[in-house]
Amino acid sequence: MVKSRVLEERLIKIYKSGEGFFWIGGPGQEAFDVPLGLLIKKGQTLDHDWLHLHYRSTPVLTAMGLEMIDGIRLMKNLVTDKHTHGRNFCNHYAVREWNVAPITSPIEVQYSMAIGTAVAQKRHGGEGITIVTGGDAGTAEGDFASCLIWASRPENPLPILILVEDNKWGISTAYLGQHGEKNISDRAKAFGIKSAVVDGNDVEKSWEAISEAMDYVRNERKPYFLQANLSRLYGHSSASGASFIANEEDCLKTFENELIKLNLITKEKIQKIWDNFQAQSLEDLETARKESPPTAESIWDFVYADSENADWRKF
Ligand SMILES: Cc1ncc(C[n+]2csc(CCOP(=O)(O)OP(=O)(O)O)c2C)c(N)n1
Repeated sequence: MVKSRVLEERLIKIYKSGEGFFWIGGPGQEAFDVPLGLLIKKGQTLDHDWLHLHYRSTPVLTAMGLEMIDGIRLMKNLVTDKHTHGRNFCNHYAVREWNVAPITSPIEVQYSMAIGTAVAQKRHGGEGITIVTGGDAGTAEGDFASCLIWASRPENPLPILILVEDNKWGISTAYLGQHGEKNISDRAKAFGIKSAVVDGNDVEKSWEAISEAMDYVRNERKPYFLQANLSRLYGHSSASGASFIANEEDCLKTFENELIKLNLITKEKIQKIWDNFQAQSLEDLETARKESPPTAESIWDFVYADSENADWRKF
């Protein structure tokens, strides 16, 4: 959780110091996303989980093994960025060997793309499931409705874990001004999809809720809808200033205080964890500063199938 937060705060500083163009990410989602990342069956076949993530999913990938320098290289659009070769926005990862589909900027399209891998996994059998996540406001998009319909067809239900990470904001539009339903997960009931709501700022509750949902989808080969209510700690993106929002719950502080109270860790040990990751992030930034952006001539690489470097196995 600390590693992901330190990375995000480093990326924000990179943006604010003029060394990056744009920041968007997931500070405030660590209590839900880190358990999710740890519980994923990671790998590259249909027997492993398929992930259709969101631009705030940095803690999921950090828990799966993403290194801070990977996030810094993408933020700085360097040719060494192994996810997109410096071509996509900050925190828009793509990891072939972990079945992580490219993260998109058009919101909620991942919910209709997820149907594809879920259909493939249903046909294939086995234990692999499809996991899709996104924000609350985007659930107004048709792609989200398509996902609910395809996931729950009575003659062919899909092994898909549908997640919504509800921070009660869509850029600057408040949830209460848009949604008549109390919980977005209530929509699942109309489709006969099993559903639950969890406090996504609570690590233990999140771990339990995700475990239960995953077990159900893995074994029953049917959909499950889990909504996590959580914080958006630095606003929407750099476009809204990317400053810390002090009146939202900070799940890291909550978890640290709980661990201290239970005598499981000391304040000093916690500080050391933060200091180590801070030092690592600075070292990684120094490394990235010596690396180059892609050349202008490489702009068509990976766009057309016959272009010189179009072999995606290189990723
Ligand atoms: C299809 C589409 N419409 C609009 C936008 C502009 N846009 C970017 S983020 C965003 C709000 C998304 O809010 P939510 O789904 O709640 O996710 P959050 O950013 O709060 O995690 C919007 C409207 C977009 N990127 N794509």
